[in-house]
Amino acid sequence: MSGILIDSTRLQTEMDTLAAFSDAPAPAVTRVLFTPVELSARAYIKQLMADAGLTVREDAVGNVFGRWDGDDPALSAAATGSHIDAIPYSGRYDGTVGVLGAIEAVRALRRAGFRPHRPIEVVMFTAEEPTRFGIGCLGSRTLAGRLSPDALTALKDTHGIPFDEVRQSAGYTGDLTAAQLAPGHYYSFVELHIEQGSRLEAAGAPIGIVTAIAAPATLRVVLHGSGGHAGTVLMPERRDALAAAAELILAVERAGRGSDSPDAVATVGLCHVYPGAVNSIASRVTLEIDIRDIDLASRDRMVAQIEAAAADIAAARHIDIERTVLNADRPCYGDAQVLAAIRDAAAETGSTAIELVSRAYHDTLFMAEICPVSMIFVPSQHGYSHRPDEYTSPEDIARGVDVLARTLMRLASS
Ligand code: HGY
Ligand code: MN
Ligand code: MN
Repeated sequence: MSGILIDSTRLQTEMDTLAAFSDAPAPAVTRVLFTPVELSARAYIKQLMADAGLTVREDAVGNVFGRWDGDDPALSAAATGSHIDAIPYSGRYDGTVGVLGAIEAVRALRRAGFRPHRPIEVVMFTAEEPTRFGIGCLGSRTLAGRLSPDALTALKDTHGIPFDEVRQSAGYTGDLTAAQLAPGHYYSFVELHIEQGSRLEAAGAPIGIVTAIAAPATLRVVLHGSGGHAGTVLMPERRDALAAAAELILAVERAGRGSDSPDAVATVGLCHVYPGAVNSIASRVTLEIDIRDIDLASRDRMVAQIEAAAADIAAARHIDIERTVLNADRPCYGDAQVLAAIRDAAAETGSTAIELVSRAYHDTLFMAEICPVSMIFVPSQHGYSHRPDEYTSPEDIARGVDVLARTLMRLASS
């Protein structure tokens, strides 16, 4: 379809406005679920959706939906969207390209005179990042029925505040059971996102078509020692929780490096030391461990290896440990029809596209539980992401939005 033109200048202005809703100094962005800056950012997105002629609603956990009804509102919608929350001191493009880009795609289709046969729905998912409640994709998991109301109400944030209290003080008081959408509620789901890696850049391809998303697992391990005075407790008498944690951190690295799977990764990204004084032996250390692979058996082998290492280290050092699996999700695969729609859309724009696996997880991973999915990637400069110098050029973003618009046109016309 000719006449689809992306307003890159407007989109960049909106990216700049959204980036300013942050608890970190520019160019870093920190935007954590239901904090004042995140609530202001939500209000901004809802206004943009309304200005684009979308009917806006929110669910009980804060997922925001902007709907364009089309000719037959009773049909299941062709959906798109992403997230706007941002981990501490990260970048401005992760997630936001897929939310602002989806709104611009709708505006571009309207400007071109397109009328969807089936509805198009833009979704801004709540809490894609695990920052506040320790579990990623909280909103899309709930929507897909992978996080029950009981599991949600059991969640506590990093300050020990229950999820229900946090969401209600943010104004979300709805019934949690109503947030779950049935399989078939959506016809399809396509997410536009930055690659957060360097494969597109290395291939000189401006568009990536995602054939699969790796399976993430998160473990929390709490190590309990006896603590004590750093000067008076002699070495043979110690049960040092931080020294034990250090051994476990290296065991996590060994599990990732030692895997024969090229996509195996294992990371300790969070380490809390208690009491955290230079002259006090750590009595408690909390580690959160991120383990992924596109190959589920390989991912599970690493989890088992790490849990065994934790048990061995604890026994050898007379440390007590608590192990909790916060999530252990399966991979998802791109749907043939959705992949074909993206391929055709990319070809229509004359863009070189490569097909690749997403090693980052996304809300698409959970949307795959209820409808056919895939993703459109745009390049990340030097592969940087989850850091302030994350960057994707306006031209690459506009091209990704153009491919998204044409993909939605195809899916909403079928
Ligand atoms: O961690 C991830 O893969 C995503 O960016 N939350
Ligand atoms: Mn992220
Ligand atoms: Mn993201």
